[in-house]
Amino acid sequence: MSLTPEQVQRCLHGVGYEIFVQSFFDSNGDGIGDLNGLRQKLDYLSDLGITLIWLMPIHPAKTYHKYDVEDYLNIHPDYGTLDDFRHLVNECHQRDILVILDLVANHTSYDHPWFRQAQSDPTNAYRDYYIWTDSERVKRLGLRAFDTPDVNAAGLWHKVGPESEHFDWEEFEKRSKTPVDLDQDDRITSKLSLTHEDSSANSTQSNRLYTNTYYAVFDPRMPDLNYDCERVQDEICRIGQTWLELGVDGFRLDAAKYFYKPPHLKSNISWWTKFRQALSQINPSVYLLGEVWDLSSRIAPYLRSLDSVFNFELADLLISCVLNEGNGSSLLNAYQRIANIYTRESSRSVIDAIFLSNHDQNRLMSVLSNNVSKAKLAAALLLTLPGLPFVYYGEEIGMLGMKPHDKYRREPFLWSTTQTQGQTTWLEPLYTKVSNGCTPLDQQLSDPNSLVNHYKKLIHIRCQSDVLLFGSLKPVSTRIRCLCIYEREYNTKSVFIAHNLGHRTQRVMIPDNYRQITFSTNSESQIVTNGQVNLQGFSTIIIQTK
Ligand SMILES: [Ca+2]
Repeated sequence: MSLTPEQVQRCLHGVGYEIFVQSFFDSNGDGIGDLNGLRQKLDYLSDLGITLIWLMPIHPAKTYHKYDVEDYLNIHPDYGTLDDFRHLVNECHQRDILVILDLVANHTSYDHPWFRQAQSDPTNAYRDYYIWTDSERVKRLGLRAFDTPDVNAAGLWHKVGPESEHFDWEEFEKRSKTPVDLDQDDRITSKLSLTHEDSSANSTQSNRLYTNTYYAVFDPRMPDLNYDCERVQDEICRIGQTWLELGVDGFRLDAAKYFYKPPHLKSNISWWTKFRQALSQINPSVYLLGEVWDLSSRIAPYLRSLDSVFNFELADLLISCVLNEGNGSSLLNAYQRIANIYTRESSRSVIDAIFLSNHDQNRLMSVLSNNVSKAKLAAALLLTLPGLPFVYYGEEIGMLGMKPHDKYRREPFLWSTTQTQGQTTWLEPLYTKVSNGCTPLDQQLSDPNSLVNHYKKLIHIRCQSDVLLFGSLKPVSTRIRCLCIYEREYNTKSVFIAHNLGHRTQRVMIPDNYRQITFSTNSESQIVTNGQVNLQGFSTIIIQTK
């Protein structure tokens, strides 16, 4: 069953939901979330009003997170089968929910058959699928294999062998004193540029001694693919096409800026253009969403070939404004500056992929120190802006999560404390626990003032309003620093939205044509006299025209 182009557009401006299957819902009692479990919870996602789900990687892999893919065309046995996947996609489509997959194609697993072949022999047919150098060059450039805790010393080259194969990232992360920063583009660029020079200058002897040194930007167990090799490009295009044939609606493209080394904008974009063309043969309206973790000016060019890129800069601004009772007008100025960059750089119609947090970041509620009012404010900002807002699973119930390790930002969804069936138990949570102030979903659903019901109301208001789905944003000026006020406009209709980023009640002037309150965080926020509203601290009000 396929959705009409109009339905697809509504979904792409509705609300997306990022899911870590492993932590969601377990259908067979092994404590690990799976595709059938997720399918059993589609009622919940439908009720919440979700219009698109993004599945974090679901393919066979060694790690719990599965960003080290061993087989792009299969499902991890813990998660289910291809048939389970087909069922899931069908049921999503029946509920007008799109499905996109995480495509992790910058690198494969060390154990992917391509890499196993490639490392076995320099003359192997798969050798060119990866990026190789010799240790002489590695030494000369001051690059070191992964025998140092200093990742920033460009530990990007690794020697094939047990040390890389059995590398314990978790242990390494705990030991490491300096934060891992993979966005040191300039440093990587300058060093890698050198490696591209003088390819024949090294002695044959050292080449023979050190032939098995490969490039891996994230983890020695995840060797980077070589996109100068056309066969790699063709493989990945075919993989994308295969999943489209199975019914998926698009892809979230992991690490989209790392494909060409050194990070090379023009080559990356031309690759993504080729990828889109190949996929369009199967589904002309395929949705492509890039993860390009960078400043807006540097990610905007990707919108020449992708529909969306995650708006990391806005996410930081939204959280900082909520956390620090920020300046509402400055927030809107920043929003518009980013939107203008996107429009200038893109020839396509852009869907701004906005969000508050994702699986690589500390959870929103932890950042906000369990302040539910602030979490409601952050959600109200997110869900009333143009684009496609993404909710990270559990954000809507205020799940907690932080370092020490990424898995604690991906803890089991807290369904209930009385009904344990389906609850995932693969990880003992450190943060999302009742004893830390978390309220399970079932209790929240029966409380009209709960966080999840706040999300639900706002999502339904968004999805039922063409103005909130498709309308442009027009800031409304105010002299009060902590007020963030804007109108959304579409065709002849408009909606008025005011957020109070501060803790004190503020009086908001409502233009004459707006009278019908569609949404209010607090029932105390009511129109008083002469078109004015007393807006409580950390509250939002949405008003429609008469
Ligand atoms: Ca299971």
